[in-house]
Amino acid sequence: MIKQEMVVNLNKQLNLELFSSNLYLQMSSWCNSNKLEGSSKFFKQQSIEETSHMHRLFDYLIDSGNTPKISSIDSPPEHFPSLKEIVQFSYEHEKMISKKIKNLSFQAIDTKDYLTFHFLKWYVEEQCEEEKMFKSILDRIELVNEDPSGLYFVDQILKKINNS
Ligand code: OFO
Repeated sequence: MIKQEMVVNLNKQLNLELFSSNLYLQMSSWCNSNKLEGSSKFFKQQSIEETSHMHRLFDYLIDSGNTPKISSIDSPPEHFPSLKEIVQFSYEHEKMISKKIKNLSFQAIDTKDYLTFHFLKWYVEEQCEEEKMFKSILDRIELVNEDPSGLYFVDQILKKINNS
């Protein structure tokens, strides 16, 4: 049985995953209106993935006899100065999520909740991948120094990440 304090914190994480999904969907919309077709598709796919992260937590809570609660979710930011700012924002966001997952893992170990610790391992690995991905996109944008033809090249790369 999962302790109540862990249920509360897993539920907070579930709602944070929903926020992440909305954030990336809003970024997809911004990219689309700024003619960055590949980036728009990429962020839409990120949004779908974040929804699946939410569903994993939802199922874990249900399967362990708990009742997930969906809170009201803050609106994500909608105005961004550039694609670089969006990717930087995403990178910082993922670093924040990684910290939350690490805290949950510490809590699981601390309370000898090995089942939850095992469940969270997937998220630890996923966060590692996501941080790496956003950092590498950011590096490429910095490399082209926001030159329009360079940005087109980055946009095409994002389109391919989406299709791989
Ligand atoms: Fe990328 O955040 Fe979900 O876990």
